[in-house]
Amino acid sequence: MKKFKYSEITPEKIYNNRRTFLKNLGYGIGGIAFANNALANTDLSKPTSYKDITTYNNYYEFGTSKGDPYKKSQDFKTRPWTVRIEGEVEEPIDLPIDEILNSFPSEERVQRLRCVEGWSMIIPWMGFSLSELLNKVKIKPEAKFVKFESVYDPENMVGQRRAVLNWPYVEGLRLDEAMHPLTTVVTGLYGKPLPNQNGAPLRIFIPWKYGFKSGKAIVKIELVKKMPMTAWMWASPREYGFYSNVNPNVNHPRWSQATERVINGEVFSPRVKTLMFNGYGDEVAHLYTGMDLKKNF
Ligand SMILES: Nc1nc2c(c(=O)[nH]1)N[C@H]1C(S)=C(S)[C@@H](COP(=O)(O)O)O[C@H]1N2
Ligand SMILES: [Mo]
Repeated sequence: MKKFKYSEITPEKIYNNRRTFLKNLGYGIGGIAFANNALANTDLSKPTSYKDITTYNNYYEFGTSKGDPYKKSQDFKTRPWTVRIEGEVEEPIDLPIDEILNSFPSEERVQRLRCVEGWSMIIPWMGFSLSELLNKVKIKPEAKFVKFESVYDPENMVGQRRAVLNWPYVEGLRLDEAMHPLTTVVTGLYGKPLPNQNGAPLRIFIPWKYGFKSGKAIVKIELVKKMPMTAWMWASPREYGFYSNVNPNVNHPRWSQATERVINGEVFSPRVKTLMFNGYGDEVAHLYTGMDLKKNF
């Protein structure tokens, strides 16, 4: 399989800088003053609009442009669908999606998404803790990590016909991260079923990690002994580590992670300071006690 060169993808940061540059040219000093002001005053409790959440996405199975997932995923069929839980468990199980939706009631969970490219959203998901789903199986003591596999279906996912990533999309967590109550199985958005472009019928969401850790359209959850190789580590290990906790002090090799552009419908997409663990430090920092988070990026 041909390896895709990541330097060929225009980073969001460059696109954004170009826009800021043009904007500042047009608005002169006023434009710059406004940008500084926005850095301090953005309301981080206002959810991003349904339209922005569902039309500005990364979902490479449907293409690499932000508009592709919305445009190219509408005919994707999410029934029938089964999620298999296997690996270091007493008894593997196959769970039909409707059984999952019926046996685990979803609640609204407003969570912040920080994409590694430098943009963020506040998303009112519907979902429940992954730990509840994992408790359906008896996990063996040998299990130390959890591997998430997204669907492989190049016939119905145009983006998978190109070797942009090493398909299927694979992500992973340490077992204690997976069991943390904030780690969510997402089944809906704004009180409605999850749209295809956001990972229907079921996706994982880990709010303190960069967005790419939160795999969409999950078909397999595997309990494993060793740290799994992920799609992004395979693509560019220097840039994407296993942990990928949101961390303003550890820059991406090609751009800073200190600030982010909040997508919230404002004309001048405001930039705010990125928070350690995406603002969830009180809840999750204890998971990383004694770890060097610069080495374990
Ligand atoms: N299967 C799969 N999952 C994926 C991706 C992808 O390309 N394929 N993109 C990731 C990235 S980079 C981000 S930022 C989030 C975006 O989630 P959203 O579309 O719900 O905002 O999904 C993540 N999960
Ligand atoms: Mo992302």
